[in-house]
Amino acid sequence: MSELKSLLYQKIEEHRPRVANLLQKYGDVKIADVTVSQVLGGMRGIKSLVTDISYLDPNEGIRYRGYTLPEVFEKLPKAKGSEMPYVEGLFFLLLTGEMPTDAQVHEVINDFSNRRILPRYVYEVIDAYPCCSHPMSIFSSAIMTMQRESFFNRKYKTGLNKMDYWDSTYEDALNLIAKLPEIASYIYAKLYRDGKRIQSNPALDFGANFAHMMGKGKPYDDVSRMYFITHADHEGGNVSAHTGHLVASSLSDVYYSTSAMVNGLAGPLHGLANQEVLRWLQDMREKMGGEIPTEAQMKQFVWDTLNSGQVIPGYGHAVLRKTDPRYTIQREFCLKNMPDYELFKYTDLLYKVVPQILLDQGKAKNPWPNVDAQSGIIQWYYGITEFDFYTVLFGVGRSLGVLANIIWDRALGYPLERPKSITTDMLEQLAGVKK
Ligand code: CMX
Repeated sequence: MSELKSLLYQKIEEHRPRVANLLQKYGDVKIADVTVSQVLGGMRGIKSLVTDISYLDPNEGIRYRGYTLPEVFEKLPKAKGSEMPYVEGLFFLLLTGEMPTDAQVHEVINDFSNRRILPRYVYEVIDAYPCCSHPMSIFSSAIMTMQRESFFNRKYKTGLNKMDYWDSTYEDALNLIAKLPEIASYIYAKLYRDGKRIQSNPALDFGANFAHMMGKGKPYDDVSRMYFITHADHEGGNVSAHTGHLVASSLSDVYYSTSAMVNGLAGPLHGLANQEVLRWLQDMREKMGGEIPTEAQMKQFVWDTLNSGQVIPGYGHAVLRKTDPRYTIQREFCLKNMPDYELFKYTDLLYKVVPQILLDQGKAKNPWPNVDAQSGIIQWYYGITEFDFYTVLFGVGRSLGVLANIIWDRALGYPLERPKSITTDMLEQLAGVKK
């Protein structure tokens, strides 16, 4: 058994009694009230999910296993000559809560490498997709196609003890994560590079191998690592994480759950906002004839977008009430590596004008930028200009958190998710509108 798996097992054994104790002795303790506006407002803020893998504070932003993002980037082991940590180290941290040593990270790198080969039929499914399909739809289908490989499913049919669900789910999750860079880069090759596939290099880690298969060398390996790490998890209630958890709660395997998670991520209010930002910026750039807009012109452009009933992509958040630290990490990267880049200047100017405009408009509860406001321009700078593809990158990163969560869901025996719906009549009665 790998060190990661045996440490995980030890952590699971330590954690199980805490959940049992809560359920047995404290099951009736009331922890929150629910208001009408929460019920009608997308369940905002209702404390009804548990995950120990990450926590999102509205003012501070995300912490992975108790570490802020800057701490994660500082403390995780890095490849020689790289500024960004190994993605494999992050997965170790998410799964076990412990900062891995170099040796532990290298064990995961080897493990992923051994699991990375894609079945041939996955390429054939991608090849068979009708033209003009969105890369997220192809990504979701490619994952779905591999459902027949599920180890959990095979074991379940032979009569699996509930206490052992996590083990085969762990194997499925690692098999899937290891293959995602291959799937994503092949979708890119198929759609934008005449189908010319670059074979993976088993000697490379997750980020470097992805960069290699995208036809990019350094420093795109670090861009990939930064991208996958910043997008990995955002606690349990966001659409992609929640969808993964929800689907897995019926004991659907990780292929069904991850494909569903990807579908949730593909909406413009969630992960697709990163492509929307670029589409919007390119529109502005075209109107400006390549000139950098003045502050007044930028304000006008933002107001025009708002007045036409559209949202400003990359701004606002359902939980956050400050600038997203995922934005800040990327901004610092831009300031260091591409300070004079034209599109960075656009983004920088937007950061100056949008928050005040959203405050003046008075609707958005959070006027500050989120993770998607800047991620696309970094990709564009390094030559990935096909912005439809950006959410696939988000999906590869988000899978790390979602799959770590699903393994823990199985380990702790979290049950089928089943909230209660009521009718509008009932809600009116509860609210006192009607007797
Ligand atoms: N531009 C314009 N209006 C905005 C806005 C923005 N960036 N953010 C919020 N609003 C509006 C909402 O549309 C809503 O308007 P209505 O009352 O007319 O419906 C009002 O402000 C209140 O919304 P809120 O409570 O502040 O925000 P929500 O929790 O409902 O929605 C989010 C959060 C992210 C969907 C929203 O801020 C938004 O649409 N942002 C732009 C899209 C985006 O960047 N999404 C990516 C989020 C990060 C991610 O998940 O990847």
